[in-house]
Amino acid sequence: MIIQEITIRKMKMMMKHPFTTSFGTMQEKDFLLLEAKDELGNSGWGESVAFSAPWYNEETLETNLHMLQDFLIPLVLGKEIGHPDEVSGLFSAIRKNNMAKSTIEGAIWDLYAKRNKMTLAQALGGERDKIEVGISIGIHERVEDLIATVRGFVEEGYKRIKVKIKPGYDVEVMRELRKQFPDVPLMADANSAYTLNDVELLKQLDAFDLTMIEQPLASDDIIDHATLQKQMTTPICLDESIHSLEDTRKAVELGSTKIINIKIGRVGGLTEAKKIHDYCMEKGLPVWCGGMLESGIGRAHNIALTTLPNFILPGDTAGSSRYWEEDVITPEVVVEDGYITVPTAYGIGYEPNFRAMDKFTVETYRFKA
Ligand code: OSB
Ligand code: MG
Repeated sequence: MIIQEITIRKMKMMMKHPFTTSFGTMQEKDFLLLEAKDELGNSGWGESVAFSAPWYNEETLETNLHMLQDFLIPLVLGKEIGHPDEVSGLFSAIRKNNMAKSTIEGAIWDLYAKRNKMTLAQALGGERDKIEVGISIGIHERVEDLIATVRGFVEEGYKRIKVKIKPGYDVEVMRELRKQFPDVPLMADANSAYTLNDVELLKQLDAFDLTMIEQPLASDDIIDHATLQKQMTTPICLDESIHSLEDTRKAVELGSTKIINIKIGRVGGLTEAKKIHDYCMEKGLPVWCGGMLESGIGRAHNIALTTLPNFILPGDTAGSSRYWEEDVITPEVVVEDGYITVPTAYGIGYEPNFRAMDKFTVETYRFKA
């Protein structure tokens, strides 16, 4: 296929509720959508999961826009691409900027699947026709409110509850949740809010039979996590620390992690995500698909990836209505009794809802071969 035209839309969508993590609160979601067109007029879609501020990682939507316009798009426009696995090779001279790279690579995967009359899930080698879904719940000022929120999602059927923790909002919160929900798979995500000085505190979480603790220590660490894992029974799951298959291999060899949260953007695209999946499967580590408060386009990519066999644990791929009054795809992503039915239409399997998309588009940038 030859990429003839790329359009980037700068989007602004209001989330239904604010979402608070140990690094801050988000309610307005600014992000990029990218549409790539081939020589036959097919369209593929990708989403940049970078936030407007560099608090999860160093990328932002503006750094992604810069990388895309000035470096990445010129490397793919007019090029003959046989398979999306070749895209990372085209980008090999550009360091990091994984979320920017993933935005184009995702659109090219969608295009490739559509041209070959396959679902994106099939193009990736996925097998499932439905996926299990968990939910990620932000920090609530009052624990009573958190419990009410959790209860609502448990009643909706979500298969696993993840809550955000931070210093001062951790052991007692988890104790109370475990008391209220003795049989629900529960986990905590610290988004790097702790250090090894907190080992004694973190060890107290072992009493609550958590499925895992996600990224307790620094976002660039894999050494201290190994030290911590030796002292905790709760499995550690790395999120922020893992950007590639190589990072995964090193963290697994060091014993820093027993489970990997795979986010397509964080690892630079679906090709690398699949490599991490395959490696973890070979090593006997389960993986699951994380979320970045995506619109329907990014959500659709996450769903397709989750059909691979080693996505054993429920992901953060909640339905569209979790965050959005109106999503940018049709149909919207629906969760029923904790499952999403994998769409059967070619490519990402959902159509862009241009009426909604136009409403949330702040600016459009067009590039031609
Ligand atoms: O660490 O997984 C995370 C949201 C924003 C930034 C980081 C994270 C999250 C989530 C929400 O946990 C996942 C989602 O529902 O999309
Ligand atoms: Mg996380």
